[in-house]
Amino acid sequence: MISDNPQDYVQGVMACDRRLLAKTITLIESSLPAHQEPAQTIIDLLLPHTGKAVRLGITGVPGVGKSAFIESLGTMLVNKGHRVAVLAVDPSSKRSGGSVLADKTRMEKLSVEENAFIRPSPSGGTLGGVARKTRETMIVCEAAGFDVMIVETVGVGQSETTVASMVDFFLVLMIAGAGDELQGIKKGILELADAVTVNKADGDNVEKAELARKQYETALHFLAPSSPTWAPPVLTCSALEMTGIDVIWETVLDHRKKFLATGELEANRKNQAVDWMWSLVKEGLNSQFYQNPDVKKMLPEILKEVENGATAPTVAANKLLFCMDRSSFKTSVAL
Ligand SMILES: Nc1nc2c(ncn2[C@@H]2O[C@H](COP(=O)(O)OP(=O)(O)OP(=O)(O)O)[C@@H](O)[C@H]2O)c(=O)[nH]1
Ligand SMILES: [Mg+2]
Repeated sequence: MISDNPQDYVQGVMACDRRLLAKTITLIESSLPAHQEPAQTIIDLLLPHTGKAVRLGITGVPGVGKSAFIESLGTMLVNKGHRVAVLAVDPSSKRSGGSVLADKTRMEKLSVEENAFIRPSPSGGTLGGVARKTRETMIVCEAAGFDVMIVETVGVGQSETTVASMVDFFLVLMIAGAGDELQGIKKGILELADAVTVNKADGDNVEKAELARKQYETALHFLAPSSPTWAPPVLTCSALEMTGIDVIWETVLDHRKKFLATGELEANRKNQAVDWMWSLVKEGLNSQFYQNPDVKKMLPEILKEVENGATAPTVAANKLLFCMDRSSFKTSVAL
């Protein structure tokens, strides 16, 4: 039986007690109102013990080999003496216990490593909600002494942008032979990439992978780099044969070294923390709005009026906003 005292959780996490680590994450992921406050207290107490880990984001379409890649990279890192936590942001995930197991079996070597911790995406809810839980879990894992955080996302909707905003290095996995469209490659995703790697460069596929590598290199060439310190490289690897994985890790470390030296690592993390705060404020306001009983009551009628042109959208919006706590919403919002 675990006590209700947040301090016990904090001590357990910092001692990397597996059971307490899992319990703490479960508490964070819980949507029960009674769990919110202790969860926030724990996060707040753990936060000063974080910040040293390498935070690596990975995206790519289904089947590109994310799980296989993380298995290979994670195993290599554990063998080098690192402690690796693998988290995920997948808002579309309706994972049941069964498919969590399925994913763990795909990382069968890594999942049995004592110095690895694999946690599937929190399920259900909005992208914002899922991302919030993953960010908090990241804090817990860092405080528990994991020094490499890998955050995976399949890149549906905005989830790749969200993951890019919580990591230091964002790696985009590709495969050869699939058209850009097939890979869901918007220009946007390449703009987020700190490196691109063409996976499955093995067997008959080596030449095709090299061709694809060159094509992506050309595509990246036309994008203005987001930092003067870094031009995102395009590499190839085989997660299955474990080739090229070491070069990718060296690239991550090289980027880290450069960004530490220029102060960009710290600046990025500061921006990320502030952005995170604002996204929580927006989410909070949003949910307060929709939960407001007056809003709920008025909304169907007002929607009809706006649709019919009986009420101007500006008037309708102000009416709805006035339903919010009037003490904190004294003035009308300029629309
Ligand atoms: N030949 C080859 N096959 C690979 C490689 N990496 C992954 N695969 C295979 O590609 C398939 C998909 O790999 P996964 O690692 O499950 O891909 P994923 O991106 O995690 O897929 P989702 O979890 O569905 O998004 C599996 O059958 C893997 O064995 C590789 O480097 N070379
Ligand atoms: Mg996978």
